[in-house]
Amino acid sequence: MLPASEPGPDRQDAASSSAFAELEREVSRRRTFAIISHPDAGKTTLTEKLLLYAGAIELAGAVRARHARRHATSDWMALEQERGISITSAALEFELQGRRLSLLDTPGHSDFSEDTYRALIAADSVVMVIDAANGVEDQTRKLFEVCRRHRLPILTFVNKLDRPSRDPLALVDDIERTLGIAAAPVNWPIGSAERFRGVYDIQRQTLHRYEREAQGQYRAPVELSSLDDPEAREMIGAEPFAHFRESLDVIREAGEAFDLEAYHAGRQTPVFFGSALTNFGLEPFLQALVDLAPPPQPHASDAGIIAPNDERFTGFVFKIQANMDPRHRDRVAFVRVCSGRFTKDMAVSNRRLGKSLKASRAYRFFGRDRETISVAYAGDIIGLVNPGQFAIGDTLHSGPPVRFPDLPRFPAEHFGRIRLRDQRYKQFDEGVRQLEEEGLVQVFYVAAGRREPIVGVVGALQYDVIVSRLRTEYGVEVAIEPAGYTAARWLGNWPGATPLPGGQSVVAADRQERRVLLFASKWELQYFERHHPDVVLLDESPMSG
Ligand SMILES: Nc1nc2c(ncn2[C@@H]2O[C@H](COP(=O)(O)OP(=O)(O)OP(=O)(O)O)[C@@H](O)[C@H]2O)c(=O)[nH]1
Ligand SMILES: [Mg+2]
Repeated sequence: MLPASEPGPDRQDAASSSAFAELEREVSRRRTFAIISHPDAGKTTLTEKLLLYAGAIELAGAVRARHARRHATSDWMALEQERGISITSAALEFELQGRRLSLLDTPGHSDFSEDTYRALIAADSVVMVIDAANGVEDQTRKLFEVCRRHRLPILTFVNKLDRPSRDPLALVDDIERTLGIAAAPVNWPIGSAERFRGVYDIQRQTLHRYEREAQGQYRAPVELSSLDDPEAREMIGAEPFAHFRESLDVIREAGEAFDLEAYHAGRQTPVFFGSALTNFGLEPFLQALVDLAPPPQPHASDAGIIAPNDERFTGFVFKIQANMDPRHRDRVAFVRVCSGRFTKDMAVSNRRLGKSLKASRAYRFFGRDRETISVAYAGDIIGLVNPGQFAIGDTLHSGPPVRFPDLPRFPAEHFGRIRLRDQRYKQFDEGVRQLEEEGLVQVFYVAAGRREPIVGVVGALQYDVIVSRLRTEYGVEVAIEPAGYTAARWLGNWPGATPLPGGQSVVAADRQERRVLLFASKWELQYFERHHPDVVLLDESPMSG
């Protein structure tokens, strides 16, 4: 007989089936998505306004003015606020209509695209923002390709209708042709700029009137009336109304009708029009996110497909960020929970290290702000305090070992020599080490140059981030001077003496003393490859996976 204090088999079954029901329920109400686009299309503004409409913040911070009193929640970093651009992706979690939404606002600039790419991998769906004046821009196209590869469903928000815009038919055509995805307008704009009158909900046949509002800071009222109402024509004005009816007829006849399955398969994107800055068109968009965006999706691993409601906990680290909160000054590993339930203090294995650790401090994030959590479910993005055990791409799990695919690193294309301008070498070294751990830079040491490492970055704007963060977070002044290299290659399994690259190229080492060749030009790299056919050159550190 079982001791009285232990539940009998029936009660154990009941307990585990109710735990499973809870897991299913929690997973199915989660929606995790990333906002992407070319720089300046309005991702951060849209993020801020969605938070406002969801009731997650009181007052939207403006991205508009450099010296705005409040800053957008997702642009929390000092340099982001100074420049008015996003530099690093930000995670924001909030509740709406019984759903738990996790939003990742990503930077648009290609120099930060590695960070954006990783955020995309952590999401189940995507919001694509298009500037109505510019249509599909370069960086949007590139990020779209990543979405396509990962079959991510995409909702499109055509933004800035309060400014002079392209014809909506041309915009829809641009999305379809440039991206090769069907576009299904959910609503249709009436005019733009001074003549922007609102949007018409094609299916519900209702009109959302646009009214410019004081400073665009509070909820804009939404008025609905029928299109056939003569009042509608009057309200809009005869000429814009006629133009609108004409293009609406075209889209009704020739356009794609919304199809949930096609959207979920990434074959079709529903398109919404609006203006984030002036709070227009946000309610229907947010509602669509709640209603249409897919719940957490399964993940491929070396142990097969892992379903989100699989009871073992699995997840991967997609981002590391230090010093987010000046009061804590800690390093946080952002983890996408892929399956099961994470509980505080649980023993979590890190597949790369083959080690188990106790996750005693876990957070959920709202931009810079954090809140301690005791439980999380598949779909969530959680932050674990990282005293050095985590690296980007690490798989974490309970139960039997499992490993998710590596997150590819983008090879550095710009190289600079970083010079410390004061005496604080210890802080300098710590700062550089931290930025390396975050994946912001690759650090190389050429012979006898330990104090002045070469830093490799994907885009030159990252130099500014390095200088600014070393100053604000580590109190050291540095200068970065261009170094004449264009590519770094690790030596893969070469037992002998390092073959010399010649020309202006040099032999260097990374922090782990692995040998790296820094090539001064593509030509010198090709020359080396031709003359050393046996040497395997890797554009990623051989241990990074
Ligand atoms: N007129 C107008 N301006 C807008 C609108 N939405 C955003 N903006 C402005 O566009 C600029 C860029 O907005 P952000 O929200 O920072 O753009 P972003 O896409 O986050 O930019 P990155 O993160 O740097 O790629 C800011 O000056 C905004 O005020 C809009 O609906 N209308
Ligand atoms: Mg932004």
